Amino acid sequence: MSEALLAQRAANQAVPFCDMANAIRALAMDSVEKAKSGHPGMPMGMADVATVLFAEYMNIDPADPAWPDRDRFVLSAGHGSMLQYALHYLLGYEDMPIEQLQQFRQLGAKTAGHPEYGHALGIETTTGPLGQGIATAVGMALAERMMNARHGDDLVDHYTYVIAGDGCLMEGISHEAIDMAGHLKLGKLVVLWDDNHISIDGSTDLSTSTDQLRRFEAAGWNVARVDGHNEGDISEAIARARTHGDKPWLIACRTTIGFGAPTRAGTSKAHGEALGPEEIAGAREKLGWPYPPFVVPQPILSEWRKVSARGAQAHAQWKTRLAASSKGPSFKDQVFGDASKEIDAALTELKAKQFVEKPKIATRKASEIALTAINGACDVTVGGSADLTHSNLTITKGMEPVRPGAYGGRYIHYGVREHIMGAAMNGIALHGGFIPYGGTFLVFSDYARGAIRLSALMGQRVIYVLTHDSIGLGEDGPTHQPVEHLAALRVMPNLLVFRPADAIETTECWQAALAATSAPSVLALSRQALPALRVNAGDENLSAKGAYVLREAEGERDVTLLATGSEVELTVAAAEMLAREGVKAAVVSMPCWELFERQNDDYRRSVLGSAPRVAVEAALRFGWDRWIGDNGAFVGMHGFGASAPAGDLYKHFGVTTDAVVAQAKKMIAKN
Ligand SMILES: Cc1ncc(C[n+]2csc(CCOP(=O)(O)OP(=O)(O)O)c2C)c(N)n1
Ligand SMILES: [Mg+2]
Repeated sequence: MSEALLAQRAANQAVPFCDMANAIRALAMDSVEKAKSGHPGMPMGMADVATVLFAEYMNIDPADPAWPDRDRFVLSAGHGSMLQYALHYLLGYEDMPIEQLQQFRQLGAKTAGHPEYGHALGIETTTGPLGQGIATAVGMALAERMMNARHGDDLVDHYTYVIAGDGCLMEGISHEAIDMAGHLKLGKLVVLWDDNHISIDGSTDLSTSTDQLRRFEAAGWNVARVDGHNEGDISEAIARARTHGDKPWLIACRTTIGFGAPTRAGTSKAHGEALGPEEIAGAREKLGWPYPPFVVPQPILSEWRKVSARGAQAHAQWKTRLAASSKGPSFKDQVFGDASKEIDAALTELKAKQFVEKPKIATRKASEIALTAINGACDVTVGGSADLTHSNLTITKGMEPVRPGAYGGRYIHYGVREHIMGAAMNGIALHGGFIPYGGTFLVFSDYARGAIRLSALMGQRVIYVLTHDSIGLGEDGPTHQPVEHLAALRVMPNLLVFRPADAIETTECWQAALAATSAPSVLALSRQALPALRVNAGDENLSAKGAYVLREAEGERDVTLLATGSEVELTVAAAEMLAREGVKAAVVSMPCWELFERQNDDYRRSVLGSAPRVAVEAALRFGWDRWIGDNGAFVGMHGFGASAPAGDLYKHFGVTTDAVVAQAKKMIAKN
């Protein structure tokens, strides 16, 4: 930027730009020092970039942090959380008074170690696991385009800005994110890279030699390189990114980590520990910041608050446009509405039909049928698959794909990128307006696990359609046969893991997953056909209770057989075989352990009974002891699967009706 322009900008500002940025630096140093914990280096290094971004460009209204057309800001380098908290204090978020900064990283404070969605106002997503932020932001930027396609520029026209560090760009998920964003031409996504050449172990040249600009360019991004401590350069680059929006932008901001710290700046010693009183005193001197800890002089604070006033004004103008727009009602319906009535009605009707028709189909097929009803009943669901659309059966008739530059569709081809699929779905859900679901094989949930964990931690309604859920997939063999995945997913807090046994349960599980507005769900679905097992018609969603008695014994139970998914069939057969021998066995179908946990004791006792129990699942035993007790038996897998036709595998691994019968008899004999 020219000297004249810089001078003109300075003249327009009541306080020097560097004071606005130094306020962030000082608050970050002081908060980390008080907590004796945290990361001062990144906020100090990126203070100039953040100040330009917020002071000149961000459209947010701290008085209404959920304004739908606000710009989204994602601090992908979540360890620099003090950057965000300092900004929130300076911008005047009501839940971020200076006392919160003084309580940085303490129990119950808004200022958690890493930014947590739902914890403090204005935090758009939880970050900290490096790379997740940039990937989640791709979902947000895509959701913005998809909303824009439906409702137009008047109502939906915002940017998604990301601050990412070296670590975010080293993480594998960044590859998937960059690839997808470049392909889809998400031109309103702007990534500001904290190019400080430092990570925890030291210089980044210890571990990487990638030319990031060429990497991003190769994926279809625009790129720029700026001095991250030159406000004019930064501002010009962001302005350019906003006017050349045909591709996403990477702006490499060359910065000095811990900028201002006299001995630690530019070194990994600035990354993640309190600077100490001496270093902080030196930094105050170097930066020309003579104020005591946690004190920001009123003129500087007032300058920051102008940003919020500008945002409030933009928000008010948007409200006027919303009121005047013919698209207003449909916009409000999509963002604030609730499609559950329509969805419930469609699924109830489907269930009634299935009671009559008793289809023998794979649960992945039943899921497709349920989705046909769901997608027909509402327009907020957005489907997708990680390149397994016709295996996962996630697309339904009439769903158009989302394409680069054309975002009117409802189906996303995530490509062979499970991790970004999860993260992007988080971003889509967080953005608002849509309910995302996406498919892959259950075994590859491992590839998405980092994102699934954040879906759960953030309580987002994201639905993972995970088919080919056991050795029942057959010939593809042990690489594709999940055995530990149900356990691995069930152990995750706030994640609902559904494994339906037939078409009716699948319909019910979809209904329950959609009803869970503050938790993600996994639907573990079979590749192979399964008979209709629910015989007694009824409107009640029994799967939503987590477990229920599918077949009661005639008379007092001798044994209770517990099973999920495809193994309910052979368990029912075992109960019938036992009945012929005079053994009274009840069959309990357990499509969702987590929901069963939530039922009251009486219900749980009535389902589980007091007779000995045998659990049946073509997966590892881990976790089943919770339900079968010390004296229970388990029929299932004991290690990896093998490549063979499914029927042969069930026999080979002993997951059979005969095995269940034998175990049941053994249990009865023992008791
Ligand atoms: C997935 C993941 N792995 C490891 C970490 C631990 N970690 C936190 S910050 C960091 C270094 C990040 O380097 P960079 O992004 O360059 O941040 P800077 O040191 O420049 O602030 C690491 C390894 C993490 N938070 N997330
Ligand atoms: Mg770095």
